[in-house]
Amino acid sequence: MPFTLDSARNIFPNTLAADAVPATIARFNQLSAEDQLALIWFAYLEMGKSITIAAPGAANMQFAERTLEDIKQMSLQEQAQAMCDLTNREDTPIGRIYATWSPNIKLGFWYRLGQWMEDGTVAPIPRDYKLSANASAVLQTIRTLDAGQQITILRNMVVDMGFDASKLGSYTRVAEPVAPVKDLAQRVAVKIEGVTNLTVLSYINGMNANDFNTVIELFVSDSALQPPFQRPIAGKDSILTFFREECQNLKLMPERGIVEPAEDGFTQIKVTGKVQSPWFGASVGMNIAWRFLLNQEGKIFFVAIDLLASPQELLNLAR
Ligand code: ECH
Ligand code: GLY
Ligand code: GLY
Ligand code: GLY
Repeated sequence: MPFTLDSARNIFPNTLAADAVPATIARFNQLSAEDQLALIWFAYLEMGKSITIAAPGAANMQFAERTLEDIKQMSLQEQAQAMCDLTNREDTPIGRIYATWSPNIKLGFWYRLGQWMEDGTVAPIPRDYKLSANASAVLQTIRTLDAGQQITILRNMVVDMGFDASKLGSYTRVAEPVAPVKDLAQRVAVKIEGVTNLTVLSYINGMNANDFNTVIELFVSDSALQPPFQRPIAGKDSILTFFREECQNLKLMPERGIVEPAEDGFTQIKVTGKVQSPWFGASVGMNIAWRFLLNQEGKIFFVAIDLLASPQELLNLAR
């Protein structure tokens, strides 16, 4: 049987993803908005002791500046309300603007609010705020996870806030401009133990150079890319938009992999290694698997990116 995008998702089914991430977010979503905000605040402060977050760049912040200024002008009570409304995904003017922003703009917005909450410019979480028992239990779970899983949880919480973009009708997405492609002199070609496949190597090297126009040509037209804990993004146009909006300045550091023939002359390749995000750099290496399915011509029909359950999974190349 020829592969479909659905059956492609099942290659290397032994890959153990970090299911603690969606499980923890599901518990988090049951909490009140006050508890959610306080929990993120406490988690963020604790994580800040061991990992360093980079300040958002100006290219990122320019789009949030107006909204941040509006919030700054509010009374403390209105500020607290605005943050709860975002958390509750209410239909408010700020919730609608927020929904149009790329993940990095949303993260930069909260980064700035966090600074302002710390210096008292914006309504802080009261120092003596007492989390509910359920919220404390969720925070306790987060403490037990590795740093890559912690920052993924934080990111997903931020991305999910605001009004539901699918209810906005037609709107213009707002994302930071695409950074220039790294020039050849700056590029360092990766080596992957067990994998010499040129498509895979070009994919990794191209992503590391922000060379998305070249990377997208490695994909067939009806292909899909599945980010961690997300539905597959289908079609070259959508994948390229995702690259431009969410994949700038990532550092992909594959370590090892396995290449196997699959049905219909396809080839399945699993690669494991680390990925760094520009927000945390070398401070957090996420344990990642790439599960590629290449067609007869060696082009990418499907690739899933998984956040792995544990570092031991880096060595799991079994089918
Ligand atoms: C405060 C309290 C009130 C509420 C809030 C607050 C602020 C929170 C802040 C949080 C900031 C969080 C951040 C998280 C960043 C996480 C980044 C991650 C990146 C993962 C990337 C991966 C990439 C994988 C991919 C690969 C590919 O090959 C294809 C593409 C792709 C405290 C005020 C809210 C400020 C900055 C997890 C895994 C490898 C799939 C992208
Ligand atoms: N500081 C990380 C970013 O703006 O993407
Ligand atoms: N790595 C977090 C996400 O893509 O959802
Ligand atoms: N989807 C994960 C990221 O862009 O950071």
